[in-house]
This record gives sequence, C-alpha cells and structure tokens, in this order.
Amino acid sequence: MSGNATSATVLGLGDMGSALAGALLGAGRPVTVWNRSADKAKPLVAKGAVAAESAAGAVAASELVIVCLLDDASVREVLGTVSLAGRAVVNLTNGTPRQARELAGWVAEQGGTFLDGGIMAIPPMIGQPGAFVFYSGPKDLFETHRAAFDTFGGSNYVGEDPGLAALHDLALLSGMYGQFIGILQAYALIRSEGLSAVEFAPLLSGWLGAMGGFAEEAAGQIDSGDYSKDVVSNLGMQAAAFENLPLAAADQGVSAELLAPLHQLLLRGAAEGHGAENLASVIELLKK
Ligand code: FVH
Repeated sequence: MSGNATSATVLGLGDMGSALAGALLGAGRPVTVWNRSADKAKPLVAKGAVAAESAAGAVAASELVIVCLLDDASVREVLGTVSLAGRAVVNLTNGTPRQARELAGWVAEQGGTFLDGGIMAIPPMIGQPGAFVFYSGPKDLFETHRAAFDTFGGSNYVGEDPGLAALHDLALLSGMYGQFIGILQAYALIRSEGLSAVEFAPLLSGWLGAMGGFAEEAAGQIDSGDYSKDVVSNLGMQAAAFENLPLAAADQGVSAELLAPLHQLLLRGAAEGHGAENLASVIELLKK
C-alpha cells in the first residue's frame, strides 16, 4: 500500500478489534484507534497507530470508521456519543439481522452511511488465508472501501440489505455450533469408559469429513422442498437408530441434553408421516 492510502478509525480494541487495526497498519494505512480501556491501544501505538482520547475524537479522524465491540448494546452506547455526519460506519460486531437493519437506519438519521459485517475468523487468522468477512449494505460503499477490507481476509459482499451479513454469519455459526454439539457428545461417551479423546480424535475428524457431503446434498432438497428422491438413509430408520444415542448416554452416565432437540424432531417427523423421506425434511418442522 502506498503512502496515500486511506486512513481508518477502529473503535474497540478487544482481541478482534486489535487484530483488525493491526492488519490495517500492516498494509501501511494511517490508523486511529480508541478503546474504552485505554491501555489496549498501547501495542498498536507502538506499531504506528494514533490513539484518540475519546470515541468522538477517533471518529472525527477518519471517514472510514470500523466498529468491533462486544455486542449491539455496546455499539449503540459508543456511537451514541459521537457525530457520524459524513462517516462510513462499518460494524463488524456480532449481531442479528434486525439489529443491523435498525442500526443502519439510525446511522442514516445521523448523516452517516453504513455497512454491516460478519467476521468468519478468529483473531490470529485476520490477514491470513482462510479468513473472510461477510458485508452487506450499499454496494458502492463496499467497493469504495474494499481495499481496506481486503487487508482482513476475503471480502464477501452478500447484498444491499444490511441484515444479510449477520444472517450469513449466524447461519455459519449455527452449523459450527451444531458440529461442536456432536463433537462434545462423542467425547463424553468415549471418556465415560476412560478412553483417550486424543486417540479417538482422528476417527471423529475422519467421520465428520466423510459425512460432510450432507450440507451440499440437503441444499438441493431444501430449495426444491422435495425430500423423496434418492433416499438412502430414510428418516424413519434414523429416528429408530437415534433412540440408541440417549439410551446409551444414560447407561454410560452421560447427559443426553445436547441430543434432545434433534431426537424430538426426528420422532415428530416420523410420527407425521415423513419416515420414508430424506433426513433434510426435518427442516420443514423448524419453520414457524
Ligand atoms: N474473538 C473471536 O474469536 C470472534 C471471531 C468472530 C467475531 N467475533 C466478534 O467480534 C466482536 C469483538 O470480539 P473480541 O474478540 O474483540 O471481544 P473482546 O476481546 O471481549 O473485546 C470486546 C470489546 O468491546 C469493548 N466493550 C465492551 N462493552 C463496551 C461498552 N459498554 N462500551 C465500550 N466498549 C465496550 C471492550 O472494551 P474494554 O473492555 O477493553 O474496555 C473491548 O474492546 C464481538 O462482537 C465478537 O462476537 C469475535
């Protein structure tokens, strides 16, 4: 990046905000930072950042304002103390689609423009291969600041509706936590006999990899609403086999509470006549 690179302000210097500011500095951009606890600015100042004494001062320093705080309430609290006229606010704080849409409306009322983002990386991944960020909001605003965003990782624009980045983010996190549930339950069973989780880990990783095709296979069925084609492991069979998971857990002295929601849905799906269909038909029971 050349010496005339656009400057940026980063509000929030937790683990993630610090990583974002570090990536911008690493790309040669002038960066102004602010954090509620001022000490967290010191490592970034040592790398060339300017620490503002107030959030208002930080926002005044750059047109591009990147916000990475704990949650929507802290974002509202901090942005409520500053003037946003003429600022491009990019909120990379985790939140819901509704929060993003409401914040976009509020920022517009303050005279600013707004993009929401969802970071799909942990702090050490920022600026490294594999990190990416969802963005949503005005496309021209995204394109204007894309070079700055690209310093964080891949920039994945998902639409004009400001709620779409959070929707994509939370959908991926839902998938991730679903996997974590299964992994934790598997290890609880293994440990109930004193077996080694470390020795079991390659089996578990390999099995999850082998079953990873479910995401792609289910997608076509879900979009079409037709769960009756190419059925190889029908829902009725899976509902019956699933019964053994909580039964075995009880015998082994392991809680089945992580399994209970899917267990109930499988039983309901079978009871409501979907036993011959693909497992993905369970999604129909999730619609409210
Ligand atoms: N770290 C991660 O693995 C994930 C990866 C994906 C994205 N998330 C989201 O990023 C947001 C920030 O996460 P973080 O890891 O930086 O979180 P902390 O290290 O806990 O830092 C929190 C910062 O928020 C400041 N803060 C909290 N409440 C307030 C408030 N009321 N007023 C002003 N600032 C506030 C806090 O300040 P301080 O405690 O240092 O004074 C930190 O700067 C988050 O949405 C993740 O879900 C991270």
